[in-house]
Amino acid sequence: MNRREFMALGAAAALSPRIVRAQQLRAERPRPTPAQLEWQRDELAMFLHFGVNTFTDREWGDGTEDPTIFNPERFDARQWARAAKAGGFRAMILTAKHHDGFCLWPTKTTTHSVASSPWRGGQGDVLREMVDACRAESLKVGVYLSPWDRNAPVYGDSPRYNDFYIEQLTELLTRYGPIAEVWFDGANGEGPNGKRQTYDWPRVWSTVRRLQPNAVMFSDAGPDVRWIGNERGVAGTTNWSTVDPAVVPFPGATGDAVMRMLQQGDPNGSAWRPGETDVSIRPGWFHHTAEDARVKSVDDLVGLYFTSVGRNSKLLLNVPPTRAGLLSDVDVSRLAGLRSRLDSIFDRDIATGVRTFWSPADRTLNVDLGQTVRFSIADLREDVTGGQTVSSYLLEREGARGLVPVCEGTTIGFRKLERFPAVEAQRLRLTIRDAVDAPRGISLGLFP
Ligand code: FUL
Repeated sequence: MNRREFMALGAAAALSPRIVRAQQLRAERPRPTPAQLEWQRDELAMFLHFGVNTFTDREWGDGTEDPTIFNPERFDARQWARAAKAGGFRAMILTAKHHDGFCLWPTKTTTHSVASSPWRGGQGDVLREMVDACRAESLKVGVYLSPWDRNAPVYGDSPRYNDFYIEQLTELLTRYGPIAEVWFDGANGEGPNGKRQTYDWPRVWSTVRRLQPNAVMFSDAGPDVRWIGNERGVAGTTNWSTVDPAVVPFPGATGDAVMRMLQQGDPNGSAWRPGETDVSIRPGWFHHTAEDARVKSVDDLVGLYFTSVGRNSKLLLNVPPTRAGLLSDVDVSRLAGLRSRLDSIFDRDIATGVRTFWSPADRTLNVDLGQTVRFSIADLREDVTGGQTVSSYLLEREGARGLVPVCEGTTIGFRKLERFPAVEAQRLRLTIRDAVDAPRGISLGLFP
């Protein structure tokens, strides 16, 4: 509880103990930090898998790759950033190091890096160029630093590898200015000596907090944003931004309860940890020419937007650079196609400026459009700055013989998009059938 909430409780105490208890419960419900809210408002981030795998045509390198194979001759991070910007993306997250251990920045910790490659005469720094490009296009920067490292000789030698990893993380978080998101995958395989590593997550997380206090940290176990539980681009239709942290104690934890928590969250969870939906525009995470004809269509991408952003999540779409160091033309055109389709779908909210009336007694939002209008998308939102509350809703339209259901569902959260065969109506009613706390700032948008 902060000072303002404490004062408010004091004032309420003069009223009734029941009101005080209700307000205390509300004050205790988890709510987003400013960084988590901004992360969610951004809606779209681009993921970039790039490295030695791009040159070996593999998805997972084994750490024995020769650094001299890394030579993206037409490398241009500005082209990446322009494509991201044109697609409406707000951030780019780079695999600074994948499981093969090859570092895309000139690190002091190992020679297994761009510094040992012929690219830019061994003077290059992929992350630096991407950061500069992001700043030029007003995009945020994120980094992925794989904990699993199949090249580092100290991997599996727990304290020594943890020191090595923290040193790499420190370089990334101190050399490149503000980092908006730090992305930790949970892979934990064997290293070059056949041993597994015990990661020191508390130390990793406290290092990020200390060096980049405004960054959000992603992993299965957060602490700030959680994995959504699959790589297909599909968040749960029920999706709470709160979780019970004990159910997913560390990244890479497995089991049905873990997967359920990642997909759906927990209405009574004690931690605010919204879900991030990561998926690739191609079958693989890295670019493979053989997959050039299997790039997701604009329809597919729009569908992913609805199953991620439209389900109270965020879409992290992977668009992998080619061996030349560029995003391929087809990927770039699909991103532009996604943007123009979203712009046309959400061009005009029919419900803007119309008469609405929120009735707290029966928790209904009553909307009069002023005339009969045709629509096929409902854009539901709740104000989550004080926490997420809605657990069941029903949208109805007024027909000739009374109210007819349009759509219904469970959670709303930051944004819930419903698509249905087009219907016509002048008057609508959104009923919050159930909520874990008094619903706040419920709103409805409608699109043709
Ligand atoms: C996983 C990795 O094993 C994949 O290669 C990819 O990077 C994906 C985003 O995370 O843990």
